[in-house]
Amino acid sequence: MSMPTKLFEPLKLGPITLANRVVMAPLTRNRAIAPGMVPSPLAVDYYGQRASAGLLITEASQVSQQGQGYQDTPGIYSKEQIAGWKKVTDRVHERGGRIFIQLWHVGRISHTSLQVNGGAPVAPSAIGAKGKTFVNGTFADVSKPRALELSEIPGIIESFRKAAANANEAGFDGVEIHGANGYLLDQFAKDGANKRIDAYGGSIENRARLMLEVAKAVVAEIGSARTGIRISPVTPANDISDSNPQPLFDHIVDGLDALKLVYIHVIEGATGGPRDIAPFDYASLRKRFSGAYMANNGYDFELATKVLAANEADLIAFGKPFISNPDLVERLKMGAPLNEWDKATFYGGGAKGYTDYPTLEAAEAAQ
Ligand code: 8OZ
Repeated sequence: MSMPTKLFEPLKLGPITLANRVVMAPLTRNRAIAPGMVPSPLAVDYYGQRASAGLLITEASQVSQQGQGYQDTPGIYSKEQIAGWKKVTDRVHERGGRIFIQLWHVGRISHTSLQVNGGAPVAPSAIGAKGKTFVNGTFADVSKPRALELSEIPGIIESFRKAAANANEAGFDGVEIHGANGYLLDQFAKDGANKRIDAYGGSIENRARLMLEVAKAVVAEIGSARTGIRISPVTPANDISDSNPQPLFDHIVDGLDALKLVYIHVIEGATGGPRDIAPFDYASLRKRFSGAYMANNGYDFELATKVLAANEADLIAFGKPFISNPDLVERLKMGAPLNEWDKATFYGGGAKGYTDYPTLEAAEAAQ
């Protein structure tokens, strides 16, 4: 007996139609091939196995070498990376899936060993984050950043625009701008990390400026109907904080609505943690935005069904369950049990814990 649910109804998203409302959230897996940070042949299998999701969003992919913060994360700035991603999008499309790439600049969450000529990572202000990254096979403190010069900001925007053009060339259906989780665009937006006194710091309008200018440049390159964004108003991830997130994110979403983005992907609460970590009115964002609202964080079938029925969201993104269940959509449909995920194989390594989780069919055949 299955409960009535909108989870498996199609949704029109700009020029494409998603087969269902189940989205594979972006998930960092650190399996790109060094030194070029090219998606590996295993990534082709991994995303292809998950193509029954209504939409796949790739792992965060840096828009430049400067935008990289961890070992072996893929990029979308070189010819080789574009060619690697093209194999991924071809496989997903062959299987009837749809796929966006997440465009990422980590800002201060990086390490000198990953930066051009071993330089300091860049940030809105020269304030270090408390936190670790994974480099050279081990965890290390993130490096102290330097503040971006005003004259460098157009180059940051240009790196996102170029990455969107590259994504187009690689066959993606669209892009998701990573505006969440304490990375560069979130660092600019939030006053815990941004102490600038120029046009990109101080007021809410100024702190939101970079995120909105990046969105505008990406929209100009590939169109608003193929541009989404991820935000996380109250997450403490990567040592980020803001003294008053509600008016900040109301303003940001008004700006995104004016640009006609196709969706906002909202991490409700603490990324991968409690949904109720801080008070925040997500309905206010939903109300302000005419595109699709994609909800994320700790959803299961029941909560997803409830939120869709109440029209509080259009799409639901699932993270960790998609790591261990390539056929998550089928399992949710059938009310079948889910495979457990193995944390030890989330980041780095090869096929183990990546492409070897069984589908229901494979599990039954093996019995
Ligand atoms: C886990 C490990 C490294 C990066 C994010 C891109 O939180 C990430 C990430 C997650 O958005």
